[in-house]
Amino acid sequence: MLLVSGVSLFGSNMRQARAIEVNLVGNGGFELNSDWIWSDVSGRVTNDSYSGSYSLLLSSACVQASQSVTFPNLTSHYFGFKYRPSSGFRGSVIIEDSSAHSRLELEVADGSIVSTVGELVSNETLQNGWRGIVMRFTPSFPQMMLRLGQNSGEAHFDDVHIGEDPPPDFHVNPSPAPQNWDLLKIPVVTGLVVIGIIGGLAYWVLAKRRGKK
Ligand SMILES: [Ca+2]
Repeated sequence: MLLVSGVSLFGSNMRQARAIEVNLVGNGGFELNSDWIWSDVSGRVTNDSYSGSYSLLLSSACVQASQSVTFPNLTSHYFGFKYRPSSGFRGSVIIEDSSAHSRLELEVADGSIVSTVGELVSNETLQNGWRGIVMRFTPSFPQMMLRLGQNSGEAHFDDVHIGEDPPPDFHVNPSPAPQNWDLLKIPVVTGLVVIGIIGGLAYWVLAKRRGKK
């Protein structure tokens, strides 16, 4: 009840700030030994992470990590994750319902995206070989399965996120290019200053001539 009154008091900004914090993926940063069903516990590693101390390493030792995701609203959602593939990594990330009628899929090979089912929103290069992916999709069922899978090679995964708002720290909406009037602003202001100086000088010269007469 307190939460509802808080949202109504502070309006949409408050609601937006709260929504960004919601990650429907449990333990998306792999910092805890919980939530995920790993094909092998060796998948949770500390030798390389994007944030925190842990990440998931998919390899021939641990070919899959999955978890059930509950969607309170069947509205548009963002799915984001960061990954660092080694040469030869081939794998896929899938969100689907039990009958696979509703499906989001992204398949990567050697660090490149080879196929998608769903809208790819951003695919950016981060530091130290890490990449960031954001996709948008609308779940059809309140309960769906998220699977990160390996076919060959190995790759680290971190910061797995599903929410109604873009994941924090992802650049989903790059800054818009400056408008033309922004580029014109400097010459226009300079021109006005020059006109002002010339006008002032002319007034001073005229005033001086009148004073001599
Ligand atoms: Ca982490």
